[in-house]
Amino acid sequence: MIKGITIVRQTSTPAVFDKLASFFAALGLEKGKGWDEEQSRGRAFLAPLGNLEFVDGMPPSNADVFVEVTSLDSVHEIAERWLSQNWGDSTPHITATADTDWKSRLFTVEPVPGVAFSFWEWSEPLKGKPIALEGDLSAEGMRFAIIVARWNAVITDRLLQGALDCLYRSGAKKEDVQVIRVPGAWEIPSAARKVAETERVDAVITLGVLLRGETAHYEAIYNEVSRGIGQSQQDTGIPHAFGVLTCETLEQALDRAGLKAGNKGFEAASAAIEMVSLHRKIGAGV
Ligand code: DLZ
Repeated sequence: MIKGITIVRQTSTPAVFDKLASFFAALGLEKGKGWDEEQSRGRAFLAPLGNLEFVDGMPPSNADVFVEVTSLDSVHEIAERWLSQNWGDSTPHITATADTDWKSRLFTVEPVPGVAFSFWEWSEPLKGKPIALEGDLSAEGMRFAIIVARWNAVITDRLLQGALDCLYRSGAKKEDVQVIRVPGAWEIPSAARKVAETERVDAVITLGVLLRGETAHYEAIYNEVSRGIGQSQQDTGIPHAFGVLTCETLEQALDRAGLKAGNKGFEAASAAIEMVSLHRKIGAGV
């Protein structure tokens, strides 16, 4: 019966609202459904797990939201960078990361003065529970190429918008995203490989639409496009996100390009970010 718990935080001023939304976006939290009405605005941030906890006998803390993370030091770094970009050297503060008496490490940050959040991770993450190595969803400091087919542009343009929306909202800089247009899906693998081989990008996002109704030898073309993209990924070692739709009809393609069934361009970009992060973690021996 119970579906979830939402912590609602009324902000004291619109400026504080904007600052808090910006801070949590910078940390890469997944955005939930927000709203902008005349009377009120809302920004929601999601986490894979949530719980309401009552405690007795813990040392007093000025934070009542505790966010569990997997790379506390990286989160601390991002928070520090955000503070210095948004406040310079003035008021808001951040504590150093310290051990707690409950087998974890924690720091507390005030993105705006008087509004505190604690971020923490288990000191021994493997103890007692299985942990998966996963990529994060922050695109800060990552470079991308998006290869987009012009064929069926009414759809591929929407996929492109979805992919850009995801990258920019996840912290990628405009100058770090290169959009490359190719005639049709058939040309995607060749452009993907060429750009991946330059090693000037951390991931390639491929976007196209193959419509069975319009495409002679549909299966043959699709197989070759997917094989080529996969092979470029294997040979170059650079993640290639697969955003080539294969649909029976235009209507089905539109649904997958933002109308009814999400936007596959957004999903492909999100997968690219996650894979770059994962590659970096594996490379760093995390
Ligand atoms: C030729 C063709 C056809 C029939 N259908 C599609 C399609 O549904 N989606 C797509 O992206 N491209 C199509 N193309 C174009 C080929 O991908 C390719 O661009 C041309 O054959 C030129 O090599």
